[in-house]
Amino acid sequence: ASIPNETVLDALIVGAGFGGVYQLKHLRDAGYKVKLVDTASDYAGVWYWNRYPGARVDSAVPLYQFSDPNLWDEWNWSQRFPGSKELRDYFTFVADKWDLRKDTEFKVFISKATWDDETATWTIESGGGNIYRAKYFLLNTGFAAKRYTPDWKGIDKFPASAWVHPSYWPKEEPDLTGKRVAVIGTGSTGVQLAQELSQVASEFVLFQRTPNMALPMKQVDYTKPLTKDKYPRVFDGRYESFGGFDFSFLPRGTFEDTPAEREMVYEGLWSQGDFQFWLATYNDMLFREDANKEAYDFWKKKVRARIQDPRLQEILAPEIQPYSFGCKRISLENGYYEIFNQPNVSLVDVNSTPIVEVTERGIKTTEKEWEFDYVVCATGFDAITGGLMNIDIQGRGGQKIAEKWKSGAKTYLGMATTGFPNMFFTYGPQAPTALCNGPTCAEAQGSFILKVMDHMKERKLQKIEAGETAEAAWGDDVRKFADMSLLPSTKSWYMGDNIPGKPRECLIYLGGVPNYYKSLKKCSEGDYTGFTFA
Ligand code: NA7
Repeated sequence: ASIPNETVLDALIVGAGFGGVYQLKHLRDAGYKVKLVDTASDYAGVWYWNRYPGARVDSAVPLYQFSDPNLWDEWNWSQRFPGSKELRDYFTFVADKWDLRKDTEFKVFISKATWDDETATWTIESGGGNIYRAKYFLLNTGFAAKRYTPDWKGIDKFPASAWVHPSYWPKEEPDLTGKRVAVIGTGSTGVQLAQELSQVASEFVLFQRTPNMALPMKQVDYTKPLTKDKYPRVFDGRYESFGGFDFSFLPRGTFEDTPAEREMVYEGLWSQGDFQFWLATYNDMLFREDANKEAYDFWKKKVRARIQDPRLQEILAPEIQPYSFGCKRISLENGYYEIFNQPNVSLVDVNSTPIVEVTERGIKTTEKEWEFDYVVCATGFDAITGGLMNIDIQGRGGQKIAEKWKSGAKTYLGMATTGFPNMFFTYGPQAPTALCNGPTCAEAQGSFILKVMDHMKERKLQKIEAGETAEAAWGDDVRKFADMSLLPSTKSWYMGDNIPGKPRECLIYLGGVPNYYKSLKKCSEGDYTGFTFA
């Protein structure tokens, strides 16, 4: 007998961003009974939450969208790097075109999921008392679902209404014109906020711990629809690009060119904007220290030329390279370095003058107390694993995911984990996540899941689970690629460094999208080698 609030499904899909939306459309088209749920009250995933001034994607159009011609043929972007509002509008358009709403439930926070091995079903519970029983549990919680704020002493003293994490921007847009405003953090969010808020605040103060090696975005406004005849080829080509984009590393190393040739190559990449200076450069940049230093030196020269004050030049683009270029997430900027030439802007280097405490009036460093009307705490997320480990997931034998991953994430193909049958996750640990263009990964991983489910249906199988040997081998592969690269030499959220107590490990697969895509293909074409079935 069914109980009230209970829904029986083939698959419950969690997360209404690119990953979840793709799965709802394609699994339903294939005849599965599915439902999509999200904590938010509408589609767009990370773009539902990130509404702070200046929020925009830094993966360029046309690849930052679904590859379905029925969508891109009709949809026209207004900019090369669309803003958060336009991205939400895009999701509304997709929801209508793909008729998603009838199978979506919003304001549903999945708090718990329990596997029953007898019946081969997941029982999934929401905070609000809904119960879903599903054969498959598909998690698309994204890499930034769990926000992070350091627990500074006195953090409760500053008025709560004037202290905000940017991924939770107030619905009632605060008017910061003429106000004294602080931003803490210089990741992509901090950079975008600084560009905007420094233009309206009477006093704007940015607290920096590590300089962001930001690259010029080279935004373009599209005044008329783009010509789209090359789109099918561009979409096909993304699986041959390291980052799932329409550009790839050069087929040669940094020192195969003469210094003069190198300068020309760097200038060319720089002028194109986007992530080209990061992911379309010499193929050894992320792997060799001397090659990396060449890139840094060029970056430093370009950036220092834009900052007037030598003291600020040294904080923002230090003479001695502070960490490996491109081994923290590169951000794209639009006039970021120029704001430091404005009289209303100050930069606080929290390495030389650390934050001691938060007070009723502002932020106290070892140097002085800064007073503010508004503080934006752009200190990031428990990236990649936070969203998954936030849910009380209990697999075979009652094993909890948070327990299993306590000393580090363990996955097969970055999509499944031993002991948790019929559960898949996208944009999670040990996949190209966060180095990969989001929609590229969403489609590759989503199609893999669909193929798995079809395979199971055809063979009347009930359970699929990552095998232990395959999981161990995948982990070795992830570590092998990481160790070849310079990433472990740098503190970053890619390495789990930003969250106190989080194990230090490379959370992403650095073999690149082409190798990753090949691994998925090899697995599905080989009758899912590495998985066990029942
Ligand atoms: P990020 O990239 O994690 O940035 C967080 C920033 O906050 C970063 O500059 C941190 O410095 C800084 N931070 C964190 N804790 C502290 C403390 N305790 N004191 C001072 N500063 C601190 O998050 P974003 O939201 O900017 O971007 C997330 C992703 O969204 C981004 O990478 C893109 O993929 C889009 P740190 O560098 O760790 O020294």
